[in-house]
Amino acid sequence: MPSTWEEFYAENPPPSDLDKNKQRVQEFCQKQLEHGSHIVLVTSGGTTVPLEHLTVRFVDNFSAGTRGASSAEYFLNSGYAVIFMHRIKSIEPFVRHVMGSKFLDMLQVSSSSNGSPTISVKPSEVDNLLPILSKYKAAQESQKLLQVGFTTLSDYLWLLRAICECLSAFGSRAMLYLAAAVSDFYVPAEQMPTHKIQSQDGVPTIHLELVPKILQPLVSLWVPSAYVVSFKLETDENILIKKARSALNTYKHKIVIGNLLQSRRNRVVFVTTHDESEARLTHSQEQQGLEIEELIVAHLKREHEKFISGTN
Ligand code: PAZ
Repeated sequence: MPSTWEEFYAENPPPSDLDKNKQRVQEFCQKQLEHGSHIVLVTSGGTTVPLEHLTVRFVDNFSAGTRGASSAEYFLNSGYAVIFMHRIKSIEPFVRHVMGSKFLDMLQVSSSSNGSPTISVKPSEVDNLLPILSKYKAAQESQKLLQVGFTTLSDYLWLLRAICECLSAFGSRAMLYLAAAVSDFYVPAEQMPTHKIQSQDGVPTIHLELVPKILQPLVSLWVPSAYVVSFKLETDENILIKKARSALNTYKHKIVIGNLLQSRRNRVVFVTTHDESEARLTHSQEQQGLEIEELIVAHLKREHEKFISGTN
């Protein structure tokens, strides 16, 4: 018997940084309310499921947070205030363009007149870096982007509920864009060993429970007036639309974006109660650097505006 969402919160303690993050989110939301901004919560990256309280090992998933990070940039570009709720160490907006050695390769070392070393951007890289840096600085100066991190499934669920409490004040002006790959299974806190599982004890038996479906209280209780967008990931094309439609019928939110693991970078399907349409990138569009998230965000912005004005 899967636990209810109330049981989940009762049985799994909040993360130690929850109060601090709650306060940051409250202050951010207060500012955006005063400015009359539209706001979007973007969730991004995968959740971990620890196997031990003092965690050495955990179950993870494939998501690197590419969709969430790029979507956050397009939402900012479209005038939204963005709460980017992401898996710590997953891909982040702006930084994603210059990650790892790519960033170091953009720099050069030279000697200044007094002989001390100076680091600067290679002239050949200025045109690449400038637009990214300008957008990053603009997002910082306008204070329209807030980043909050999670790691485990339980951190994610606690943080999500806390953010929803703040977003409810925005009514229909809030959008929730739930792109994180959230585990469907977990080890309940009371069944988890404290210390590292020992191989000398033999093959471990790990029993996973079903995670309660959090979309249910989210849509019906926490942010009932918001425009809620969920994602459905499958690997089998034959069940994608059926599963997306079933989620919509069960939770009664606004739209499900279906995608297949294999083609998620170039094709998504928008499923609503009355409609089904597709966004697709051609090979040559992909080669030119166009991103499917630009099409997704443009579509959602239009639909969100219709929803706010009651013309959908
Ligand atoms: O993080 P990423 O860009 O590699 O992948 C994005 C995604 C496939 C996790 C996202 O589009 C998605 O479908 N999220 C929901 C997954 C699910 O719970 O069905």
